[in-house]
Amino acid sequence: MRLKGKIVLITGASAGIGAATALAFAAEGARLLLAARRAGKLAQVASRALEHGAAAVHSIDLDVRNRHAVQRAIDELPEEWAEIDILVNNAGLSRGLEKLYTGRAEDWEEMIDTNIKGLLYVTRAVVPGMVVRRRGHVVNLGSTAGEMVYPNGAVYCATKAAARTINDGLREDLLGTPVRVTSIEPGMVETDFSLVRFHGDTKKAAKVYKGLTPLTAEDVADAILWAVTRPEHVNVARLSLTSIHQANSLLIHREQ
Ligand code: 8X3
Repeated sequence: MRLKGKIVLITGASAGIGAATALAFAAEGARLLLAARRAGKLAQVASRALEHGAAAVHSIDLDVRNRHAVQRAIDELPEEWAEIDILVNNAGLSRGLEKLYTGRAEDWEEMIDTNIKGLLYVTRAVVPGMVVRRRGHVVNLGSTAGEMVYPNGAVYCATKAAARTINDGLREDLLGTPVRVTSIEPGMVETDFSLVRFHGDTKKAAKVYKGLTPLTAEDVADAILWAVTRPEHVNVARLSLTSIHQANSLLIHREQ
């Protein structure tokens, strides 16, 4: 119970890596602040988190793309939830897989607004309190895609490259404070990621993971848990992980 009673804010907590992270922290007895847009799904994660051992759960209906709503949500947290110890900037998505010169601007904007601007808004709202309290840890969800661009994914990869740069810049700006900053950078993870990317096309989504063993959301949650439970003087800057069937963004092994 290394995180017993710690207040952990997880964005995008209603599914995938966010939900798995919520359950992993719950098992450590953390107090969970779960934020997402889909209130119904979030309520299910909240009740599972309580079953898994969360000390308490507080859910926030939040779209990280809305700067004012983000600031308001943090400003208006009940007093007993205000002192956030760990922020997991998980909310993010991919939309579309096509050549840059035929891509949809709406898809680009959704990714940029969520993966970059949303991450910035939440960070900007939460980190000042961490600095004042002299404790905190920010975990940003990056990707192998942020390290190496793949064809048809330029904008998604660019958002993850931006997340990595923001992660590293924030760590520089927090130098001299005890606040830690970590980027967790998974490769292919089987969640709703591809379903969202392909606007709900299940056939296309299933093809992405055909013939390979991808990471699971729980694998990534486990890495997050590891990063935040190092001794206080240890800052894991970046942690890159893939399944055994993936070497990097471009090199993937599929069984016939
Ligand atoms: C997820 C990694 O390669 O599926 O960010 O886009 S990939």
